[in-house]
Amino acid sequence: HASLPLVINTWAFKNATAAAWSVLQSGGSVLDAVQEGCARCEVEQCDGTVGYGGSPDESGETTLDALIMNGDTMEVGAVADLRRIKNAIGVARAVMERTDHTLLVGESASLFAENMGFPAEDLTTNKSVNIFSQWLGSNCQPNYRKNVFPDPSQHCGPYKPRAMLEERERARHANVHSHDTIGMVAVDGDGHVAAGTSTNGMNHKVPGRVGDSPIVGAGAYADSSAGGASATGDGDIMMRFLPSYLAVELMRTGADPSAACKMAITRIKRHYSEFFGAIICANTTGHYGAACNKSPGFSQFHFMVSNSESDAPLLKS
Ligand code: SD4
Repeated sequence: HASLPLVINTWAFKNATAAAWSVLQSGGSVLDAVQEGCARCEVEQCDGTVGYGGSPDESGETTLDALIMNGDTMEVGAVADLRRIKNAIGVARAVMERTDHTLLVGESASLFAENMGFPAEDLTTNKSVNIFSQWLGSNCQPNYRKNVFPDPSQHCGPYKPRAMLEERERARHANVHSHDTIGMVAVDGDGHVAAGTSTNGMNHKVPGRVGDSPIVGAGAYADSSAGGASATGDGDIMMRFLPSYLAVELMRTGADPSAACKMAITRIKRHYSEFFGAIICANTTGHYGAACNKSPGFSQFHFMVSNSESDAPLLKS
């Protein structure tokens, strides 16, 4: 199954794949394809886990992480903890092309975005208000000052004192469908590679929490002399292993993409056998692969592929 050009992305986000594919078909660059694809999910709020109106943090606010990487020049632009701006991947692209920097964060990233002409908007929706108030109603919110922590019998957010780690793990698995970042790799007919991600992170995260998605080599990586990769899942754990970087390096040494993905996942499993997460990979000849950790609640990982072998994006798992 090798043919170029190629678009591959995490989860069943078919319209994102189609958007990226149509950019390539009309002669656009791999960077434009990745940006358009991820932006489509930001507009559609794919699964409520990309873009505005999802994953409220402990204070009820939705914040966004995104990254884009040019595998020809190794340039990267990324934003993390971005507030009040919907088009996170667009801001990431602006960081890459209009500054000498790689990663901007928080309020300052939002100010940069506004200066670049991105509209400031409320990212809150009825849905995110509901998720937040349900969580508040379940006595989940910790009070750090008074040292009061949630009842462990509740399914709460990711932050817990040590004694509640086990409960947190159960909640993570139960919530697996509530955080499904888009990660995308595009390769054109000449083997140029780009990769990117966009996400609203994790429900009830501690404000300021940054996941794997905007971290180079963790959420995504691209190198036109080897290939591209992107990861999704429990970013707090996955970012410790730079799985996207590892997969690309393995492809560079000749591993086929499926094997590279599998090895990147296996590396994490050595330490966190139950983590949930998945990775997609593609090399510069249009071979691709994916792997996931079959932990409870994460047995079904879907991804999308578009290449010249079919007219419509194909759903794979
Ligand atoms: C994060 N990796 O912020 C993202 C969430 C995700 O499937 O990909 N969920 O940790």
